[in-house]
Amino acid sequence: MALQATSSFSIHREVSLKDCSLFGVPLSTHLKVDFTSRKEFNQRGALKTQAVATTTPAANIASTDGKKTLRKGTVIITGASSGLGLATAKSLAETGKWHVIMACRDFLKAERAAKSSGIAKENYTVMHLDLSSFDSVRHFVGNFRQSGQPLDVLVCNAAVYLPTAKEPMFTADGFELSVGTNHLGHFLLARLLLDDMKKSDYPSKRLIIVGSITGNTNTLAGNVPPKANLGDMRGLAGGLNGLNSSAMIDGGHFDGAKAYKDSKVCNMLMMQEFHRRFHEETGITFASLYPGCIATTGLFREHIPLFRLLFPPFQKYITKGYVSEDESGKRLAQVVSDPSLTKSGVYWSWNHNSASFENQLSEEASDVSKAQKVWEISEKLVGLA
Ligand code: LMG
Ligand code: NDP
Ligand code: PMR
Repeated sequence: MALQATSSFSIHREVSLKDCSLFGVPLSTHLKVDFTSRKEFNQRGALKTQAVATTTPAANIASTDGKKTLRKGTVIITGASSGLGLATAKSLAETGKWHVIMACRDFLKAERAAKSSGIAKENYTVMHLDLSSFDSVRHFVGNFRQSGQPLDVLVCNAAVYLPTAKEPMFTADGFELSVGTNHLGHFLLARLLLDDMKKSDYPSKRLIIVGSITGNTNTLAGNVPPKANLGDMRGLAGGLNGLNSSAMIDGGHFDGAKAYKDSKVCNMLMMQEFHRRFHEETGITFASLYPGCIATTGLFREHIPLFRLLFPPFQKYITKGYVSEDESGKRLAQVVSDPSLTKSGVYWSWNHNSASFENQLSEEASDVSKAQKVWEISEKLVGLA
């Protein structure tokens, strides 16, 4: 059985990249609907909208020879204390063209990580952000505004994965931890910071949300059980609290691996909904990506030791989907700053020569009405509606 399955890995891998009609799963048509109704922010909670410093530096600054050069961009990366986020911070900081705000829940860990990866002091700032608490998200936004820096790019990268949890865990606000952190925390953060990005005069402003192949059921990886499925979202609408509602979006029994995959579907749906609601009005590029299988990161810290031992060689030698942390960081850095990746509403992936291409999302992850519904329920849950 294992061998049979193994022999089919590479076939499906090839196919999944070029042609997404795997296992007869019908491809979703690429729907391009422009929503005309745009909601104004209705921010509740302790921190009211604060005045943003008016001293935002102009995007073009005159150099001594009179030529105009682009100022350093400011990028916020959530979860930059390890894995993909840290590698991206390093890759961007190295260019000298970016100041990276490392938005992390563990301040000391992030400082140490930045130092040991050799990120120069002047190219980064660590700021505290715990995505599993809406208060922390709002404080982070307030602190960032007080710093007076412009915001040019936001990267929603942080995530937790709890595949071995028998019972759900919850955020400070009482939502199941994976969806609460990976989706709801980022949704609130991105909604609040959109205002700041609008004010930036940087020529290419971007909001990037990290997705994954495992949330896409039009791929082999996305068909490994348990599969992502948001269902009719009765659990999400009920508040994912595990008391009077299920802790799972679809209302089913708790499954940590499924909750993670569902959260990634929400991430990919949100990117598209942002695109439909705000791209035309703001010019901001909204994008998601699958950076490759970075099998060595902290994401798998909760998995059983045998899995952590076998997963990297499995991905390296069998699926060939493995990428190093360094390589994945370069990929995400491209989505942040490469002039050729400015298209909005795209889910980027990379082929085996590390060339980027526009990938196709699964039917569910590109469902316009689901995206709208996740958006509307989420804005109630985070206190924006
Ligand atoms: C669950 O297990 C876990 O319980 C949960 O905690 C969470 O992790 C979740 O999705 C995440 O997974 C899933 C389980 C399902 O997978 C496993 O337990 C396998 C773990 C494998 C990980 C490492 C494998 C190591 C393999 C050994 C390799 C050694 C490498 C060394 C090589 C180095 C050489 C030096 O697993 C299953 O259910 C098994 C079946 C999976 C099949 C998945 C494919 C589904 C495709 C569906 C469509 C099928 C259509 C077939 C069409 C065929 C056409 C020809
Ligand atoms: P890591 O665990 O290395 O990084 C995740 C980061 O998120 C860590 O810095 C972690 O902080 C941070 N984080 C977790 N919870 C919170 C929180 N409540 N508030 C703030 N930060 C938090 O994993 P990866 O680098 O692999 O994951 C990065 C992204 O890449 C995720 O979105 C993941 O879904 C995605 N991805 C990963 C793949 C892979 O193969 N690894 C494949 C596809 C997508 P701390 O250091 O304090 O724990
Ligand atoms: Mg998967 C082409 C095959 C491929 C790719 C690219 C991935 C990526 N995986 C593939 C195939 C398979 N995986 C197969 C055939 C199996 C069954 C043996 C398998 C199993 C598996 C497990 C148990 N894979 C996993 C797990 C995890 O716990 C990881 C996970 O689902 O995290 C949510 C995972 C992953 N496989 C990937 C990637 C990228 C992951 C993890 C990270 C993520 O999606 O964010």
